[in-house]
Amino acid sequence: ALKQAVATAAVAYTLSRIDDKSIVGIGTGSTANCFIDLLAEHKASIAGTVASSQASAERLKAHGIPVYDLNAVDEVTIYVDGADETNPHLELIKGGGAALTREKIVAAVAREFLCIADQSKWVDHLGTFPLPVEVIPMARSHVARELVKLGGDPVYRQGVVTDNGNVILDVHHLHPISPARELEEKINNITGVVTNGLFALRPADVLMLGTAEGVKTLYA
Ligand code: DER
Repeated sequence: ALKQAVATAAVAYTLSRIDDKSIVGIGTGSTANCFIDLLAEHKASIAGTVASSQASAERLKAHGIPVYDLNAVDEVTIYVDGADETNPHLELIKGGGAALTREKIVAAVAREFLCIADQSKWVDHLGTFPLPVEVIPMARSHVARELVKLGGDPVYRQGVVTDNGNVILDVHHLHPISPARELEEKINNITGVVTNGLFALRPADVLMLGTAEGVKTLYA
């Protein structure tokens, strides 16, 4: 119910920020799926979408919503996606759904990033949720050793290959991550790392948080 309420508010916000030539970036996960299903009722109001995963692309196409390659669009007006954790600065941990690289790419392109989440994702400091790091397969052990030097406890996400053909390490024991921007840069600099799930260098611009008292809208 909280996901539904947040997704409903997010559709209304999105429609208020776009026109019929706009491209909407779509995230991945169960909250993003609620958003897709509700957005479908207004598909005449958007020009099309860019998806951050094959799964989301297929869901959109099943609703008859046009899905474009990111290289084919000039601009993404707004990107709407969930998160695994968000702190009060709207800095996020993402990647629970293994789509973090394409999510981060579309978020980087989008003019505005609207994060949609229920209150269970709200934390004072990031890092209780294990930080997903997407890694080139041959570099997995090297990256794991480097993450240990940073104080992490990396666990290989067995049996998962990303849309990009890479593997994921989930890094435990980093809490409290502060400052998040500094750790994001350090992990980015480890050779073999493709993406890490910290969205602090580029946080969300707006957060819609589903709470027992209703949907709260917060700004970075
Ligand atoms: O993988 C991600 O970053 C997703 O946004 C995801 O973790 C959030 O998933 P949920 O909306 O199903 O909680």
